[in-house]
Amino acid sequence: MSAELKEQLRATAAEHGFEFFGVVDAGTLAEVPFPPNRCLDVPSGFLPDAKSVIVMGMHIWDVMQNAVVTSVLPDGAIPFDDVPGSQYYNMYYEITEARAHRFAEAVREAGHKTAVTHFVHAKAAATLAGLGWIGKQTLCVTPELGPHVRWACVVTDAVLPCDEPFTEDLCGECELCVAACPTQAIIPGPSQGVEPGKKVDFWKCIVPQEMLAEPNKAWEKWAGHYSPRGSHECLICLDACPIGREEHERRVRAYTTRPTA
Ligand code: B12
Ligand code: SF4
Ligand code: SF4
Repeated sequence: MSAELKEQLRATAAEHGFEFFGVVDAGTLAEVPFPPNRCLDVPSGFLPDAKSVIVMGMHIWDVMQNAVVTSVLPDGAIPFDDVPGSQYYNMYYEITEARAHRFAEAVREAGHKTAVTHFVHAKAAATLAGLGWIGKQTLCVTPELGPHVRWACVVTDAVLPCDEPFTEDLCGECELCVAACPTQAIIPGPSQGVEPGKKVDFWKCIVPQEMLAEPNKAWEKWAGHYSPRGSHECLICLDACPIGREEHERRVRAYTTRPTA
């Protein structure tokens, strides 16, 4: 088990823009239940001799990093579980996956196999790797940047030291995200102890609407439209969250304000 390799990989991940880095045992992640039709699989589904899952998170700070473009298939609706076979482009999926592939070269150079994926249970991986708490809107909320983080995972046969799970309840009595959702898609109460996949009502959430041939017109205003099939994903239950907001907004200002001479 190489603690030294893990620290080298953490530094490499940071060079690729992933400031969040953790490791979870592949067998432990495989035990976490998830519903079908979410594109998800256990780590060994991506790499048969999976031993560890490296979970990496990137700060997503601009609305256009959440851009999506979908195509309309001739026979109508595009079901979510068929998205890999349809034309669905999501900016942050592409950014994080491309960078995770570049990162994975370092794992292979160290003599290990890798599989880069967005489709292990990423929120469970992140919380089991100690990076954040699964909040009431089901997103993994980091103490540093709240939910404004997107995850990508690298499954490997390297045996790396695992991190301790995150156990501090960052939500407490807060329910701001639940109240903010304009379509009441989030069931009130904590995410913990809820049947997998049932905390958010999938078809009440605005995000999958954008994959339909005819999205709910009344909901389009929450997913700004820029072209006939181009929008950004709804961000309301992220923006409502007070955790990490100060640092997120500080960075947005710093990244977007031209310094005065
Ligand atoms: C399917 C999916 C969706 C679906 C369904 C979402 C849902 N909550 O059910 C739809 C299309 C609606 C959706 C919408 C969005 N999504 Co989405 N989505 C996914 C995907 C592909 C799988 C999620 C899933 O079904 N997980 C399995 C089920 C079982 O989890 P769950 O029910 O949500 O949560 C349960 C567990 O977390 C468990 N649990 C709670 N506490 C703990 C603690 C421990 C230790 C464990 C083990 C388990 C556990 O209990 C929860 C309730 O049952 C992931 C990518 C991935 N690979 O994971 C992205 C992902 C979750 N989405 C993401 C985002 C950002 C969004 C949106 C904000 C859209 C946007 N602007 O980008 C919205 C938010 C809606 C919401 N409130 O969830 C990010 C979240 C980033 C983060 N900070 O965690 C992910 C991780 C993608 C990524 N690459 O980063 N999404
Ligand atoms: S992404 Fe928007 S519609 Fe979906 S649960 Fe969050 S606030 Fe509600
Ligand atoms: S808005 Fe409140 S309840 Fe929702 S995730 Fe953030 S802290 Fe938790």
